[in-house]
Amino acid sequence: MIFRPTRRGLVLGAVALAGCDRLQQSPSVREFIRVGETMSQNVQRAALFAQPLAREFKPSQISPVFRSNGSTNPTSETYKQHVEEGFANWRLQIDGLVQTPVSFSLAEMRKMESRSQITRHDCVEGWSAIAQWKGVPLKALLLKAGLLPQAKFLVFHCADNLGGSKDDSGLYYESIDLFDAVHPQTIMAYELNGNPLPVSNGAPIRLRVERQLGYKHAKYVMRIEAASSLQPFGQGRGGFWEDVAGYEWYGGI
Ligand SMILES: Nc1nc2c(c(=O)[nH]1)N[C@H]1C(S)=C(S)[C@@H](COP(=O)(O)O)O[C@H]1N2
Ligand SMILES: [Mo]
Repeated sequence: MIFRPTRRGLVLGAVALAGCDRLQQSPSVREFIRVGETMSQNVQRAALFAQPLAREFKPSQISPVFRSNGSTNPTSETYKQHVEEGFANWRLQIDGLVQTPVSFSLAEMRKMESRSQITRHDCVEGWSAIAQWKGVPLKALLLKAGLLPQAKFLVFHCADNLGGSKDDSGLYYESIDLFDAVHPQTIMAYELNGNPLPVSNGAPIRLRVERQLGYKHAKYVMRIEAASSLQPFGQGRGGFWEDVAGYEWYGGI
C-alpha cells in the first residue's frame, strides 16, 4: 500500500500533538511521541494521519432544522434553577487527575479563544444534520487545569438522568481519550447556528467531538473529570449508551 498523507492531515496531526507541555506529561501522549521518535518516517506519518479533521461544510449546506435527541429538558431542580437564572451562576468544573482543579463561568468561556465549525452530526438512530458550532477548544480548558501524568481519559458528567431512576444511577456521561481531547475540532460548544445553545441541544455547553458518532457529544456538561481508567464510572464501559445498550466506546464515523 502506498501511503499518501496530505499536507493538511500532517500539519493538523502535528498541531494536535505539539505545543502543549502539560498535556505531554500524560503517559499516553508521551508514549506516543517517544514511539514516534523511533518509527520510520512513513509509519510516523501514518500515525499523525490518524488525526485528520472531520469534514467541514459551507454555510449554505447547514440543515434547515437541527433536531434534538435523547434528553431535551433535564428535570433536576438544580438544572431548572440554572435555566431560570440564564446560567449566570453555573460553572463548568474540571477536576480529577489535574494539577489545579478549575471552574469556568459561561461568560469566562465566551471570552476565551474560540473555534467555529460546520460539521455533520450522525446519530446511530438513523438521522444526520449539518450545523455550525462555536465554542472553546477543550485543549485550552485543559491547559488551565494541567493534566497529571496518570490522566488518560476525560469523563463528561451531565445534568440529565436518562435512566428513569430517582437516584443518580441513570445520569448521562461520556468519555474520550487524550487524542480526541486535544484534537483541534474538539470544542465545548456554547453556540448552535449563531445562537446561544438551546436547552434541547445541551445548554449551557456541550461537547463536540467531530470524528465520532452523536452519542459521544455529551450535552448539559456540568463537570469534566480527568481519570486513569473508565472502570469506576457507571458500569465501566465509558458512557451511558455504552453501558446500557452496548454501543462502542470509540464511536468513530
Ligand atoms: N447529556 C446527554 N447528552 C447526549 C444525549 C443525551 O440524551 N443526554 N444524547 C446523545 C445522542 S444519542 C445524540 S444523537 C446527541 C443529540 O444531540 P442533539 O439533541 O443536539 O441533537 O446528543 C448526545 N448527547
Ligand atoms: Mo444519537
